Amino acid sequence: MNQEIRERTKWFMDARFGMFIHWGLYSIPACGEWVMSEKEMTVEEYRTYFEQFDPVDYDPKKWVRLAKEAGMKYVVLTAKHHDGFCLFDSKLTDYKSTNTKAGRDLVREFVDACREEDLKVGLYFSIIDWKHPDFPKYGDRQHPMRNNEAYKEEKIDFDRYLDYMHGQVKELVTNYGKLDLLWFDFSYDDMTGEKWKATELIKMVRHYQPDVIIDNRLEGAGDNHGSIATDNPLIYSGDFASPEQIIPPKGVCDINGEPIPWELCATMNNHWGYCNFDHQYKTPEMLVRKLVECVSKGGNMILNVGPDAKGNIPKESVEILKEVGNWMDKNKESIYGCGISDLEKPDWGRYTEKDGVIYAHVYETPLGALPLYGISPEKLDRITYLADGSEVKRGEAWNTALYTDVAFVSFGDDPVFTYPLPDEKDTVL
Ligand code: H79
Repeated sequence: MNQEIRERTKWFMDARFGMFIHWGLYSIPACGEWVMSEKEMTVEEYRTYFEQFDPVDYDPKKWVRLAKEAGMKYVVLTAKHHDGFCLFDSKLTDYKSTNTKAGRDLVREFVDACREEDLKVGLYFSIIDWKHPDFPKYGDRQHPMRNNEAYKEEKIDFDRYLDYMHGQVKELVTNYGKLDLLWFDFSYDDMTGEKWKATELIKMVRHYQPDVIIDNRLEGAGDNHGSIATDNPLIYSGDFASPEQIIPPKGVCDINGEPIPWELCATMNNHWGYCNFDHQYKTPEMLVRKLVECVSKGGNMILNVGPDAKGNIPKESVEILKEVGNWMDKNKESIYGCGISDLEKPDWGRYTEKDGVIYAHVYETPLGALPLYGISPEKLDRITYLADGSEVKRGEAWNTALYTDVAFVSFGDDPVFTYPLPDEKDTVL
């Protein structure tokens, strides 16, 4: 991985925690963003949602404030998902929020809200488009018309689609000021890299937005992170790997074993787009632990919400995010700017680390003493509960009453240590 990527992604790696927002026409049928494909709907059938779309409660400031309260540092909104509907005022299509009852450019209001609240702003853009007449249909396993014989002999001009797609990306990178992140989705089978004219696309993007961080999905697909993990990343390799709904066992490394930036994208229930019958939400505790797991493996987590058709984030999600926010209020120091520790993962939880400080996330309350294997007593400066700053006294019962599962262990003059330390005793709290 090159230096340029490292520098560009500095804020992103420090931020560690972001909010993903999947929102569009699919919030009306309310069974996830793949509904058009899953139900094999034609563009005409799906269009009824375009006619209905009327997000009377749309107030992105509320979304962004909630993200901030949860301790998130950046927010990414679906400017366009696979259905082709644009939340922005594209000059290249009529299929956009400006032509719905909303009557306005919803991306603009979102971008303004992020800036107002001082959060980094990102846009998700689908490189797949089920609405565009020149996107492959019959036989394409992702497309709603994959089984529709009516499209079997259809002639399409894929270059015309690419002009459209590139044109829309140009609109996004030129009309909304400085963007911090672009999230392209997704490559599959042989539809990857130059099939999207990715070199040309990225050259254009970088011309207007030299510092924008880009995901790896113009090239990478599934488990294959693409050339970002090699010594010679292509121009469109992206800046970070984007595992979906799975935390890689050892984080993500390049071929030399060097950690590279990555971001877990994850849903709170089991859908990205609003789904009114999916109440299988993860608990705040589980989500915090997933975040900690990502950080301990050198990655980020972008956690999704799927606002409903009126523009409200489901109340379950709001409640969960507030709980996560309570934890972050007390323990954020163990997340922001933190990363992989040299110490082995302890039995009782996880370590994150920053500038010679070890953050011990204690999941399992010890019976008595808490062993800090690999940390010699002489090297310990002080040990403190992160939540209230009180010292952790050795030999005393572990204080779980504080709901503080993070302690920090700060090293004195010499923060450097190696593991294992064969001649020195481990610390026992
Ligand atoms: O935008 C979100 C998803 O819609 C999109 N990426 C995230 C960020 C995405 N998720 N999975 N995929 C794209 C790959 C395709 C998965 C599929 Fe399926 C499996 C398509 C058909 C079978 C998932 C399950 C969607 C429909 C059923």
